[in-house]
Amino acid sequence: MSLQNSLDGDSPVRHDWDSVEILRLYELPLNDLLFQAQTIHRQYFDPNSVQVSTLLSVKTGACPEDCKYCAQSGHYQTELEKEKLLAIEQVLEAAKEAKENGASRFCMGAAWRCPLEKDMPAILQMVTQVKEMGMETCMTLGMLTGAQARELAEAGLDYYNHNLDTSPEYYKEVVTTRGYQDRLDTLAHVRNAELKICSGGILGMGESREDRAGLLQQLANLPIHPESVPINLLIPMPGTPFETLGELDPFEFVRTVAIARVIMPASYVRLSAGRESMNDQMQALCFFAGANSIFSGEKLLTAPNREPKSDDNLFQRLGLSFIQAQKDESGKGTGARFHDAMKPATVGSTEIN
Ligand code: SAM
Ligand code: DTB
Ligand code: SF4
Repeated sequence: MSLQNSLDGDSPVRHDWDSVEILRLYELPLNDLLFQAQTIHRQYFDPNSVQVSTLLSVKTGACPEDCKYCAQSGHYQTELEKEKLLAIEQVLEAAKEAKENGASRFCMGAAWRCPLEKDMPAILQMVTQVKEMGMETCMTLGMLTGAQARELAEAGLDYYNHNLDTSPEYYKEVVTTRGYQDRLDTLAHVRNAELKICSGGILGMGESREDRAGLLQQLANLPIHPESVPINLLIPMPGTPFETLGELDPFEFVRTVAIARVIMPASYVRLSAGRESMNDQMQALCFFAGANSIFSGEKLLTAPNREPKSDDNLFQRLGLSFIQAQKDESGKGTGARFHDAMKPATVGSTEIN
């Protein structure tokens, strides 16, 4: 897409991006890329509203997978305290606090390769009861079968997070215990169950620009774009093979956010892990580049997140507002309420994909 075409009227949602086109976007002068991303952002979203999710690790550590970035992998000696599956009361307590602090979605993560059948009843109960509190629900539990995805959907789950992490080419440098195709298969099960997809990746793992473009290409060429695209900056976790990585030119990170916005115009682009190592100016630039969701709360899954008070302060200074959760008349959550200025017909729905 030329710069001019993208600025004439609404940009179409495409699924046929080739790598050369994406690399050309990377090569644009930063101002041109940001202008394009901001223009597209305004076609699909209110640029001053940010969706906020809060994370909770419901089962921590001792994971059989060998993801080289992850403190929860049982393959590495990390400083992490392991924890069994939390009791429903603990989960509801955390969800209540997240809601009071303005989160519209509660995302529960487990350090599993895939959920075991014996754990499914407890997981489904977490979904149902958090949803009853009037929040959107998200889970990230590893690989799913088609049947498990359907069970989660029937329990009322809104989103499933499953990241592609990096390009197909770089993937083997990052994880060996499950393949790229396994991840794509899980995303297909999630989509077939009519759950919304949250899928993105991690930057700063020593990958090349081609790999970053390759990750975005995979996401943008899925049959339906993920409704939410988390862009994580590697948090180098002590004891993991990637503990000394995480260095990336901040403008390369901003470019990746902007290109995600350009090629997946109707998706929420989430400024995810790594915000605590970014200054306010860098985060403001990411919001300008089209990021429109974050994780708030003191902790991500195991790593510290940015202080909620600093987030409030930053939002105030930037004139950004949270998209609040809402309740329907029965008291059940109906998902995020879009800011008045948004264009409801074109926001994040599967129809336009
Ligand atoms: N075990 C499940 C799985 O991997 O599918 C769900 C939890 S896992 C921790 C969720 C995602 O968090 C990973 O796919 C990865 O993209 C991200 N993540 C984990 N550790 C990270 C780190 N140190 N820095 C940045 N992102 C990280
Ligand atoms: C995602 O893309 N990032 C979140 C969420 N999805 C589950 C997790 C970030 C984890 C950061 C490292 C940690 O807390 O252990
Ligand atoms: Fe396990 Fe998920 Fe961590 Fe990989 S990212 S080691 S699957 S918890």
